[in-house]
Amino acid sequence: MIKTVSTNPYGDQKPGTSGLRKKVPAFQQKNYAENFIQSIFDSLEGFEGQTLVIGGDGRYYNREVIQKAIKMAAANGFGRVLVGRGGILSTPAASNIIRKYKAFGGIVLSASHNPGGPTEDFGIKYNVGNGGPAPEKVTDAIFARTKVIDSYKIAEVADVNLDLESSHQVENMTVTVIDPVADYAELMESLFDFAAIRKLIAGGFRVVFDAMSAVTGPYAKEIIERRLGAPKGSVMNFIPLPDFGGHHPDPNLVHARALYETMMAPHAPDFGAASDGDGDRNLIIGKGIFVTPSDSLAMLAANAHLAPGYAKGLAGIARSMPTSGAADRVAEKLGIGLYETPTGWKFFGNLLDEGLATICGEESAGTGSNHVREKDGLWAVLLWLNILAVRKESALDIARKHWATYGRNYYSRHDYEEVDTDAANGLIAALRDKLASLPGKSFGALAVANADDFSYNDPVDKSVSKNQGIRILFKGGSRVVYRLSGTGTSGATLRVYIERFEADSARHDLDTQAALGDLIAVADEIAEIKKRTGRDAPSVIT
Ligand code: VG1
Ligand code: CO
Repeated sequence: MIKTVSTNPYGDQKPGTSGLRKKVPAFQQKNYAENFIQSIFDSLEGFEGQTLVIGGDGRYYNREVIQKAIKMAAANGFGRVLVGRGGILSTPAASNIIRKYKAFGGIVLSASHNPGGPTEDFGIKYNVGNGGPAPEKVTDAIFARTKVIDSYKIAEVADVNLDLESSHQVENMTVTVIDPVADYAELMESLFDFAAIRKLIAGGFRVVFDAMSAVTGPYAKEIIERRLGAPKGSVMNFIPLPDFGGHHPDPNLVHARALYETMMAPHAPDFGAASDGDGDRNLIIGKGIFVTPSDSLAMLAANAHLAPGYAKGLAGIARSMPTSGAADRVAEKLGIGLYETPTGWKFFGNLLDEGLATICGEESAGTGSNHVREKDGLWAVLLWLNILAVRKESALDIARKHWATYGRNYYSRHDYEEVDTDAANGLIAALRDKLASLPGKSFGALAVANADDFSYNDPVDKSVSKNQGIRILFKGGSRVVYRLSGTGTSGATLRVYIERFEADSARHDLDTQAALGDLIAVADEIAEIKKRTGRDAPSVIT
C-alpha cells in the first residue's frame, strides 16, 4: 500500500558543497529524511519506471535511511532500485553503477570524511544520470522544494534484507541487492596495468593502505590484496564501522598521523595511502614524502599516459580554484586545456561529459578522471602504483624530478573549524569590502597584483557561479585564498589556502610552513583572522 504522509518543512535543508549534511539527531527528527528525499524526487522529471541507485558509506543511520529511500522510490514510481549489499557503496562505486546500468540517478548516503555515530554526522546527496553530483540548478530546486513541502509518499511494506544479494518486489518496483565491489574492481582493472603492479608487489615492493574503518575496506581488500597480491594485512582498518572506530575518516596528516609516521620511519614501506569515509578522497605518502593533493594531481597528469586507460593522453586538466597551480604547468607543457572551477566535484561534470578534461583534482585530497563523475580515492592510489611500476622509481624521486622540471608550488591549507558563524561571515564580508583597495598595496616584500571574489562561467552550460572564494594574488604568482566551507555541520569553517611558486631547484627541500611563512603572516594581517575568530592558530593544517 502506498501512503501519503502530511508533513511540514524544516527550512534548514540546504544542500552544501556535497549534498545535505547534518548531525544524526537532525536526520532522526520526524519526517526529516523523508522530506529531503521527497524534495529530491519532486525536483526531478521523467523517472517513472527508471532505475535509482542507492548506497552509502556504512555510517550510523545508513541502513535506516536506505529503507526509507527504497520505500519512497517505490511509492514515487521508480521501476528499479539497485542497492549495495549491506547498504554499502563507495561514492565512486555508486557513480560507476549509475553510469554502467544507465540509472536515472542515485542517492548516496554519506558525510564523507566527517565522523559518524549517534551524535555525529550524516548526509544525503543526489547524483544525476551522468553519475555525478547534481548541478547547482538541481540542488537549488531541491532546496526550494524543502521549504514548501507538505507531504511525501511511501510504500508501507516490510524492510528489504540488504545482506543477501537477491531481488525483491516492492509495489511495482524491483529492488536488487548487488555486490558493491565487483563492478568497481572490474573498472579499475580495465584502466590500469594490474600485471605490472602485481609484478612490482611480488618483487617486494611494500604497500600499506589505511581504509580508516570506512567504506573502502572491502574495495581495497579485493583489489590490493586479492587481485594485486599484496600480503594480508597490507590493507588496514578494512571493516567499515558505523562510527569509523571513533575516528575521523579523514585522510590527512592529522587524522592519518599513524600512517604518516610509519612512512617517515626508517624501514618504511614503499608506498602508503588512505581514503576517507565514502572513498572519494586519497592520501598519498611515499617513503619519506607526503605528496600534497595539488602536487599529486600534477604528477598524475604528467604521468597518466603510462597507464593503459590514459595511454592516448589527456584532453585537458581541471582543478578547483583553491588547488595549487602545479597542474597548470603540466597542462601548459602538454599543450592541453586547464580549467579552473569552484570548489566541489559537481563543477567538473560538464567538462568531463564534453570531453574537455580527462583528469580533475581538488586540493582537499580529491583526484579523479572521466572514468566516473566523482573523485575516486582508490583510483588515485592505483594510478600512482601503475606509474611507480612503470617508472621503477620511488615516489620521492618522481616528485623531485617533477619539481626540477616544472618548479615547485609550496602549498598549504589552514582550517579554522567551528568558528562563530557571524564572525566568519563578518571576516569574509570585510575582505570583500576591501578587495578594490588591495591591488598595488605592499605587505613587506609582498605586493598585491590583483584581488577578487572568484566567479565561474561554465563553458558548457553557460551558468555563472558567483562568490566562490576571495583570491589575493601577489606579484610573482604567490596567492592567498579565503572561503567558508560548505560541508561543516557546526558553526563555520574558514579555509585559508596559501601558495608560493619556487622555480629554483636548490630551494625545493624547504619545510612547507617555513617556505610559506611570510604569506601566512600576511594572510592574517589582511583578513584579521586572529582578531575576528579569536583563534591563535588553525585547527588543522594540511
Ligand atoms: C570540502 C572540500 C571540497 C570537497 C568537499 C566534498 O568542501 O574543500 O574540495 O569537494 O569537501 O568532499 P568545503 O565546502 O567544506 O570546503 V567529500 O570527500 O565531502 O565528498
Ligand atoms: Co568524501
